[in-house]
Amino acid sequence: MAQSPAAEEADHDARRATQWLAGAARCDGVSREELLHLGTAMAALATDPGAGPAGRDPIVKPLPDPHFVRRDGNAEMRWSALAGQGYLVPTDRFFVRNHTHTPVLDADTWRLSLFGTGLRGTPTRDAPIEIGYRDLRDLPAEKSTALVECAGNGRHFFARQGDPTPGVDWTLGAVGVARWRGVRLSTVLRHAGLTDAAVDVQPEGLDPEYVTGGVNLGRVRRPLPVGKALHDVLLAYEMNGRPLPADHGFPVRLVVPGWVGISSIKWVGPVEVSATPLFSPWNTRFYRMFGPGHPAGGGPPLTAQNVKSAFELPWDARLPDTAEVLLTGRSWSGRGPIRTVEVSVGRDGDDDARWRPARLVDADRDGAWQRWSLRWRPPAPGRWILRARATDVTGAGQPDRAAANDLGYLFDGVVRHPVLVTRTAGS
Ligand SMILES: Nc1nc2c(c(=O)[nH]1)N[C@H]1C(S)=C(S)[C@@H](COP(=O)(O)O)O[C@H]1N2
Ligand SMILES: [Mo]
Repeated sequence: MAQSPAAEEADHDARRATQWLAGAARCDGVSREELLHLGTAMAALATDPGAGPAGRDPIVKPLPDPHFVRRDGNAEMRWSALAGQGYLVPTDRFFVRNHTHTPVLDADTWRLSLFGTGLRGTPTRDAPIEIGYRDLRDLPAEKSTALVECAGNGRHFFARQGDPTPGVDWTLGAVGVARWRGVRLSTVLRHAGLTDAAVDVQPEGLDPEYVTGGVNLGRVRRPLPVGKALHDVLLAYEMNGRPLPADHGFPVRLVVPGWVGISSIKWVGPVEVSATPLFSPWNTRFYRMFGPGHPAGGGPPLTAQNVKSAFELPWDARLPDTAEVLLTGRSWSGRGPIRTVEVSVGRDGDDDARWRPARLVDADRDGAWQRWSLRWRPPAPGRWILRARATDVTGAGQPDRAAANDLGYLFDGVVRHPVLVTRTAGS
């Protein structure tokens, strides 16, 4: 009997995890023993900006204060930067998450190099099948409007609910939607001789090797199950109608719509296609759920992002008490389109405030995220708490408290967003 894709994936992950724990599988660049003994040093990984060339900013593009908050070597988008913008996040406001620093690569010498036991003839890493930038641009192109979000987006709010974790202290700005253009990964895999035996596809970044807690974890890389790799993944060379900027993966990156951002490997070079499951620190020690309620080796590797909502307002935004204001925001889920959004406004601690449906922007139905608005007439000056919560097409919503986990992934709780209503002259 044919299994559902979800069941197949779960099987695949279980097999992979068992092999890894049994030491049967390989985890390039770092032994299983090393990984198991890294202990708390590993928890520091997410915050460690890594070793960059002295004096060089890890991010190349300007990060003006109205658009970004710097978080170690990373840059979080301010949600207020999206007020009045269109559906897409302009490239100059798109968040950046770098494990080390943005490399400057040359498209003329760049190669995608495919190898492994899942390709006909088993090309090796040293004698791979190569595709240059021009070759890639000559293959049939596709466009995709897709969301990229860091698995740790919203981690700051775990701390606010009393469950602090290590990792980049993102509020809600480690997410963006862009218009990507490139070649389907499936096209390139078939071109390279993909066989039925292939189970995992592991792209590897050309940015510097990642060293943390004294251990070199090698280049950033994480396997994708072949089912996902063939489904909707793009090898993108354009973002919002322009060649990819350096910080977002020039010349070519993966875009894995709706999945944890680490799947969307930037500056991709080598791609291993394997007939046996693959492992890297990024699908074993990281990007799984750890902590109470989860297996000792962590839950299955994380895939889709969950539901979140954000107001396009600064924290402690000042609003006048004279007029009705239009509250705007966006909600999204990696599992599919948003179906409902509700907003409530109350005083601090007033947690049974009435929820009202927000007005959804029609054009966004079935899209990567959903814009919405609600008119509000501040009843009185002082501090008010705005809350928004959404449900997606699978019925998943946003709980009052998100389920805690040791590395602070997949926050989906309702965020309390404070605003200050000020008395204006004449009112
Ligand atoms: N090669 C490489 N790819 C990478 C990363 C990285 O550090 N190196 N960071 C990943 C993470 S954790 C995220 S959330 C996304 C962020 O993509 P962006 O910087 O374009 O927003 O890229 C992913 N791809
Ligand atoms: Mo991330």
